[in-house]
Amino acid sequence: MKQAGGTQDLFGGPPQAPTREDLAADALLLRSFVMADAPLQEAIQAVLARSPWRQMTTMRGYTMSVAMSNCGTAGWISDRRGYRYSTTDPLTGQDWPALPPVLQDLAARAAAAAGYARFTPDACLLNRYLPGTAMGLHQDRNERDLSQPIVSVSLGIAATFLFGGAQRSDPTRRVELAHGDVVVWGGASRLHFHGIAKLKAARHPFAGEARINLTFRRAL
Ligand code: MD3
Ligand code: FE
Repeated sequence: MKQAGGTQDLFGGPPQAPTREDLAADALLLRSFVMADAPLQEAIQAVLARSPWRQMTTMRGYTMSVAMSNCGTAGWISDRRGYRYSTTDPLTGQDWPALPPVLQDLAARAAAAAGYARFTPDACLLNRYLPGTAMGLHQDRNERDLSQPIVSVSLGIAATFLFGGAQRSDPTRRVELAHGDVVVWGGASRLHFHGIAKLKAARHPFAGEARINLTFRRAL
């Protein structure tokens, strides 16, 4: 099979060799799977030009510290009425931007590496973390078909991912997710509790003082 990927080194060194590691039986970590930064940066900027970063509100009226946007047929939203997927961006009143082919291809290649031969995501949630931003432990269960995996792509500053179990009270493992790392979450891990520890201040050439995470989902 064709070589899976490798992070391009912006300082002229050799690209990082991609590696694979099982976080769980059904959660595959593909380190340095992202190949080149520029096409991803362009695709993300094009999405944000139409559907900019915004901080959503929770049902209880709190403002989320993570800024979000979406691309694809459906986008994940939260407001006073709760969490759900919507085919319209509530900020613009328009459809979400289409899933850029370079992102669709990245998600499909990662899913295939984990044994999902035909993963066709219809939603991609973009999360932006600035230093001090965290995401509390939660499950992702708003998607219709939970047999479909979620593919996550980490870009920019590294973060500590908290990987729990099927119960909120289960112990959590801490896993460092760095620029270019991709995880395919399927099977039982699909419903495990997870979160992101408070982001430490740092900078990275991809996005400056920020971490951007993309999660590809089959939502509808
Ligand atoms: C495990 N995002 O958007 S990515 C989310 O880094 C979310 O922005 C985090 O949790 C982030 O919902 C974590 C890793 C991840 C994403 C979705 C999962 C792990 C998952 C869904 C099910 C199980
Ligand atoms: Fe999640």
